[in-house]
Amino acid sequence: MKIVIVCYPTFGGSGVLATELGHKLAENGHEIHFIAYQKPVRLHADDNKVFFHKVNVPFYPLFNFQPYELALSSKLVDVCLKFKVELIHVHYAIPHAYAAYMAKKMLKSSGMNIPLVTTLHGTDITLVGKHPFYKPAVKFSIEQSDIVTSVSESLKQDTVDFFGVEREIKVVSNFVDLDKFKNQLLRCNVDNKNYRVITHVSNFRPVKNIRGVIEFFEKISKKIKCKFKLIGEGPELELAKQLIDDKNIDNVQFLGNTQEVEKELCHSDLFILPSKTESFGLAALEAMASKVVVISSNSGGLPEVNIHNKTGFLCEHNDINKMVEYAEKILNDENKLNEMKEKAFLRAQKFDINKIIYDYEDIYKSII
Ligand code: GMT
Repeated sequence: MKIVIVCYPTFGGSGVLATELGHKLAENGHEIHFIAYQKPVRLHADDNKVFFHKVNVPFYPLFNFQPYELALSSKLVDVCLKFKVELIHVHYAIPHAYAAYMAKKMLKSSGMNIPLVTTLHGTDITLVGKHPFYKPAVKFSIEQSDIVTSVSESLKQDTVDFFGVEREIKVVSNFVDLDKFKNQLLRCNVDNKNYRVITHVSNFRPVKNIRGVIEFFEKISKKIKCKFKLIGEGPELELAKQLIDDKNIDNVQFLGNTQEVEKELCHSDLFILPSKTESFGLAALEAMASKVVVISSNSGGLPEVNIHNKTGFLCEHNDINKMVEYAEKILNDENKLNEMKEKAFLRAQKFDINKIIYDYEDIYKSII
């Protein structure tokens, strides 16, 4: 099949997911055309089945806001016509689903009928999308897509609750390329260390509860000998650094963005994700695929990924004391810690790309 994938090119979960999906589809013989405003960070176009098309938005001083949706719709039309694309798959509703709907209409007038798949990822529904300024357009584009998928049951329910949409929404879970994580685990040199490693990965947005992350570090470091690794960049990164300085917390490393998160995660014992909302928690799944125990909030789709008392622990997002209590207990019990790490890894297999890819391929086949 010839497929266009539209996504955000940054380190956010939806872009990462879309890129990994495109690579796997190309591996399975499909021709994949990525469209974004920059080359997606995880895209390695070393495959002659993968193409990248950049959306350029020319600056014009009359516009207070440059019309990205318009440029994206036009790029979609160009690419679809030029490469005889058979399907458009957009990741993150805003503004991708809306722009793709317009492209679909324009292509129709050129005699080309292109099906549109929209995958909802999280904040496009739970935060930004439901804002009254966007809501009618988001609702419309969800209703007009040929197939809508959601990355968790929880997000599907939120979409129904917030938008009152009655159409079918298929749940296709997020996934990981388990082989990549397994290979890294084999290569990972875990020295006999006399401390624990605790990791947090995010885009440092307010929903990630960065204050909660730092409070957790501060409290657990008074009880257990440990090192903290913070991976990622975003609006609250400076706040995190400031809090670490103000509270004089030692053994903290800020590693910035990385394309190979598995190289850090394989050294880790515990992953902390106290998000206020989280439709799925791809970062938590990547930790589990690296045999890391997860302590997370119980918001959104996290309970569909992290199983309480098996693969980690779930708490209210603001109950940091409880998270510290769980962490102290598990990090002091070597046997139980190893047992939970194995269970986390076992659970991650449920989300192996080699299984989930078929769900997407079946969806594509059903509408092309
Ligand atoms: O807000 C983010 O963390 C980024 C955002 C995105 O779309 O780039 O992530 C959302 O999509 C991910 C991939 O499906 C999910 O794993 C995240 O849980 C979700 N984030 C939120 O719901 C806050």
